[in-house]
Amino acid sequence: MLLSCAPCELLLPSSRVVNTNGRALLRGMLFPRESASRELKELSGLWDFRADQSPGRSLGFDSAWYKSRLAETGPVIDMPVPASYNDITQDPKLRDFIGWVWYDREVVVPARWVADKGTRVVLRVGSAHYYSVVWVNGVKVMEHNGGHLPFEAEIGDIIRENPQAPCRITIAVNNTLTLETLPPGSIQHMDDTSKYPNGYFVQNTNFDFFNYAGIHRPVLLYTTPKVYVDDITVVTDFSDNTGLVSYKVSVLGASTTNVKVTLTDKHGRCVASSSGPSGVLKVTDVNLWWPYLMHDNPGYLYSMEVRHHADESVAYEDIYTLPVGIRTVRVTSTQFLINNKPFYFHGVNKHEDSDIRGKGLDWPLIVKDFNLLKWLGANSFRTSHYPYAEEILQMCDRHGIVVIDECPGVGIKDIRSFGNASLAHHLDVMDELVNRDKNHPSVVMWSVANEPAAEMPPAGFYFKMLISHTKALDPTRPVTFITDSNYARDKGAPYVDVICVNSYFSWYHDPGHVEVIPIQLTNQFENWYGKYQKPIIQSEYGADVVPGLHSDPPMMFTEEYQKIVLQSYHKVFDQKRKEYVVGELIWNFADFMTAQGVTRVVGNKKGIFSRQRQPKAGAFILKDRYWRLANETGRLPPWNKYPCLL
Ligand code: GCB
Repeated sequence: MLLSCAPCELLLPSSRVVNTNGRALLRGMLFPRESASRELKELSGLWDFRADQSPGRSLGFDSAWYKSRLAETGPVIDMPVPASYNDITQDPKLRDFIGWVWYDREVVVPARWVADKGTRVVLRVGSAHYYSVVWVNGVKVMEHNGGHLPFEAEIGDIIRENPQAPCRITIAVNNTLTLETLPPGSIQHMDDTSKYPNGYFVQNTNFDFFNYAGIHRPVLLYTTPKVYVDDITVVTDFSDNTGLVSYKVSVLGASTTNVKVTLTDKHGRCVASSSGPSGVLKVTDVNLWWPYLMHDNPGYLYSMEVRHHADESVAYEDIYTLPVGIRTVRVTSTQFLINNKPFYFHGVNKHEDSDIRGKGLDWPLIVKDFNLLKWLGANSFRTSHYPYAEEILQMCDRHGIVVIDECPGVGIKDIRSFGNASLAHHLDVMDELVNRDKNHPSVVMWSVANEPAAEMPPAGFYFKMLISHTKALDPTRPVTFITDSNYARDKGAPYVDVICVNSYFSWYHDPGHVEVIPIQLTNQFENWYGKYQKPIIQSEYGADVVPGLHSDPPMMFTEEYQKIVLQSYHKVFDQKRKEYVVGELIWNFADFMTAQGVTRVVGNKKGIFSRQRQPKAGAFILKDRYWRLANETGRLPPWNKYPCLL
């Protein structure tokens, strides 16, 4: 194999959706929802697929595979969308493929959408990893740099050019990572022909999960009128029992902003309304949005209908309905407050990861995971180490599961990844992430990175810029980055609101010696708090377990060892949560796939559930603990006394 720089050369410096002129389009990214004025057509299912196995990975572009059906360019296979392509076949070359893969399918577009020029037809990709180029009927409509956020383009004009023809959508996706992508990576060419075949190369990364690739989230077409609600921002507050919803609506396509906003409760009763593109809705006897296990009625959502009216100049009205949870978030030097009440994170870190699908969105898995979270008594998770699907955040909103929303800034270990181009891209990704997730009540904090090399000289400037930019984008939520480094050398910590620390005492340090945990963990907390006087979350801790391995006295990789590591950490948490520790998130919810290596036994085994979601001994330890914590720190509704019946 030979990789010329083709995959990297085609990368653009900006992660924003770009049109074919390369100009960044800053616009809303509302989750597509049906309404009286909007229709949806899901394009999930089987697509034709072809990996470009040519030495430079450039055959697809050189031969313009987008100009005809992919099946006419050469052999194709069935590929489910959404899914990672890596584990779908038995071919190790496809599992470990680096470079461009091509997807296409034909779509029947409803005749009315084509005939009615007053209708915008939008093609939206929930996410594709990592770099994507999209064509419709051979015409390039968009490119996107970044593997975890949505992108979309209006395609009405293209499909109207030839209304009789089927609409062919072609998507080329490249999983090559560079020093400036998020996460970063690099291609290493192995030129010693006594050891490697001609043209051999590998992709090196500094993160601990498999670089699954493909179209990971749903692709769909949706419509809006020509004049449409492009974006909505809500910020909520309350005073006594009156809820306050400040909203801002942006309408595109006309200079008029004839907007009416109506808020209804769960029973469909109107509780407040207003006119105009911005305003404040006042809700008397408000039902606040509360986290799971903190209230009898967690995850309360109102519906905010935004209606842009038709008039003499605008032919059609547009209606978009946004779920709204009314809550506040605030941080003091020792507490994390939701609705002015101390909130203690007893939760997990997750990955989007499962057998066969890799990182592809999968409803049975999502619902199973939420049932497991509730069974466990977990009230929160961190989207380690990248933004998760919007569908997952919607579940969090509805079930009251609190989220620390993380961008894909993981594995930033090379000094060249702190340069201007990397920073510019990182800022763009934060723009896209905040723009996408700003209205989710479940999202209570932004995490801008995981374990960057924060001791390197450029890190101070880099994180100052990144964190201040994020705070300017959203002044209502705290910002953190996740650290593992020595508190004295950390250059980013002065800028964060909450200190999040990962540590693996008795695992990566002093392996096998659980007796060091109390002293090392206590010192960790005291050092960080002593230096910064900010609340602390233990954002990762844990131990690998190969399910079914046992030993007493406990030895590493057995169920007993995970148990004793957890229990030793918990004793210290119980002391420090009386002072300034505001949360504990186990690493990890479930076992997950990683690159192959001598420390990984078919993936990372620090899950308290196996990859197939069966509990290990550690899960029962956490379940007892989390329900006890919920009893102490929250308010257990009667039906939650019997979690097994949930
Ligand atoms: C960490 C990383 C996480 C790894 C974990 C481990 O500190 O943040 O991505 O998977 O440790 O198990 O090594």
